[in-house]
Amino acid sequence: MKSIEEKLTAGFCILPGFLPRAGQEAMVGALRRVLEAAPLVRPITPWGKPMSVRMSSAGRLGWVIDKGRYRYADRHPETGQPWPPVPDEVLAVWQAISGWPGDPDCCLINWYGEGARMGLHRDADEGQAAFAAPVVSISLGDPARFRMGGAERKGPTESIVLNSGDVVVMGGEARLAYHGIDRVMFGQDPLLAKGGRINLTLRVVKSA
Ligand code: MD3
Ligand code: FE
Repeated sequence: MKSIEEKLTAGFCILPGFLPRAGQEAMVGALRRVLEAAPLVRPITPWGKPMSVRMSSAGRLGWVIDKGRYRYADRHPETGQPWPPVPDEVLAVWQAISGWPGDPDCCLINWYGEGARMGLHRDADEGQAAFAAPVVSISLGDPARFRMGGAERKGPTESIVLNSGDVVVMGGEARLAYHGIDRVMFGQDPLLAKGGRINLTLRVVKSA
């Protein structure tokens, strides 16, 4: 049987258990400090509904929904402060596997509580010049069912489980592929004391 990588999109690469448990714990500690300075918010979609995922960012730019528009902003929408720097532990993962000469501009932090999900979408707000760079994703905490499609919204999809410590790289054709999170298996992994899942996505962004 063909793997999800072969069937759907060249450039999709999953590294199961890339981060050892101690590395996951250290990363969660660093993220707690980031979130003290840049608290999680529930962005309001262009359709007026709050997302089920809570979000914040680290790095030069953060991904926000501002008056119904998706964009990268250089300040936190509520504190008005610049985003905290990307933790060294996170940058180390990017440097080890992205194959990209520079650092990412944005580390989006997604927090999934019970029942949170993310519908099928593409990451396309970074600007044409940034699509040559891969997106790197790090999963922490409860496992989640991740859905991967191709270049078209209506095309075939396949799902896999992402576990704590898994790292996913989306380069080449996969960079603009449709993807989403169907559901989180809440309370299955003790990494986060109160349960839930954190996903980090590291991206190069053209400008603000
Ligand atoms: C496939 N996050 O923040 S990570 C997102 O688990 C996002 O929170 C999901 O999709 C999450 O935009 C999925 C895996 C991932 C990240 C980026 C991708 C898959 C991707 C970019 C292109 C194709
Ligand atoms: Fe995405």
